[in-house]
Amino acid sequence: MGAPVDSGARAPGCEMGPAAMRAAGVVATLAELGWDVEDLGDVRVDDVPAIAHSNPALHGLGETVAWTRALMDAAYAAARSGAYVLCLGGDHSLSAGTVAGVAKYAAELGRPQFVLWLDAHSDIHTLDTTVSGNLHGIPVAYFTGQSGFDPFPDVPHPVPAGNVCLLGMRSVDTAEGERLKETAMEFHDMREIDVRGVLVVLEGFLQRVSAAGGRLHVSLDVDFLDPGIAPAVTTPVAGGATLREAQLVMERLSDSGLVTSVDVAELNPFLDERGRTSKMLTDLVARLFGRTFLEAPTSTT
Ligand code: EXY
Ligand code: MN
Ligand code: MN
Ligand code: MN
Repeated sequence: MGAPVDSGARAPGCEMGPAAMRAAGVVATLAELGWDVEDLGDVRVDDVPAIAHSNPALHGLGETVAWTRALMDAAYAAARSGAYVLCLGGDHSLSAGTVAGVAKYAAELGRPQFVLWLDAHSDIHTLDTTVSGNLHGIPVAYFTGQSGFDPFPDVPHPVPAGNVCLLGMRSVDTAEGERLKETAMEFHDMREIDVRGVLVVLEGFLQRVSAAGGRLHVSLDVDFLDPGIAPAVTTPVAGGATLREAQLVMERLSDSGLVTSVDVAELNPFLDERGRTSKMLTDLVARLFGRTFLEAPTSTT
């Protein structure tokens, strides 16, 4: 399912992510691997609530709440149908909904939900500590019940912090760092990956998931990868994972058989090559509509 969300990111463009992944052939590729793929289309939200909050930096709170509820319901329904849920984003605020949705189903099965968060960032701001006000920086705090924000009291926050593993961090804000010091979450930054190797740091978490009979949700933020190979993201951070490190993680996760749902978040196709073609077309359209500083020549000859 597509989640064309961009209310959580500062720059527009993530709403084109699902279409870009489809254009890149994700459905056919999975079908060729023998999966029975059903493209559920894009999740939509209609009525956006107006929600007030004391942090003046916040923006897109109403949209994010609307998306969280819609994606929670969609991910829950997909998981309940027995599907291996793949959600194509859309900025990372989408995971507030998808994780809550699949975890709600895990709880019905009496099985613990675990989350592997592949990301340059820790995304554990609360609505009060975020400086940018961009809500793609809070989903982990949200689904572990630490965001100081609970728009859906009917949906208990189902993922204990101890069931979350952050992998690939290299951009952690002060307030997030404070929270990491006291959290039960497991986390491994890029330096630890460089020193110990990506599989070594991942192994312990996978063993915990397996021993607990857990269902594993993988949330891949495209900015986990190095911007040199994955520039189409709104918050690139140098020094990211190599393609082989990312492929190795995927191969190990596939071998584990533990993964029951996945997000691919933060793809902003407009930022590939910095949107050069799109900007050129915008300029041509602007000239067609007369927005140039040159006066029209006196004669048309
Ligand atoms: N921590 C920074 C902020 O909160 O503004 C950057 C957040 C980037 C979030 C992207 C999805 O990973
Ligand atoms: Mn936006
Ligand atoms: Mn993220
Ligand atoms: Mn990120």
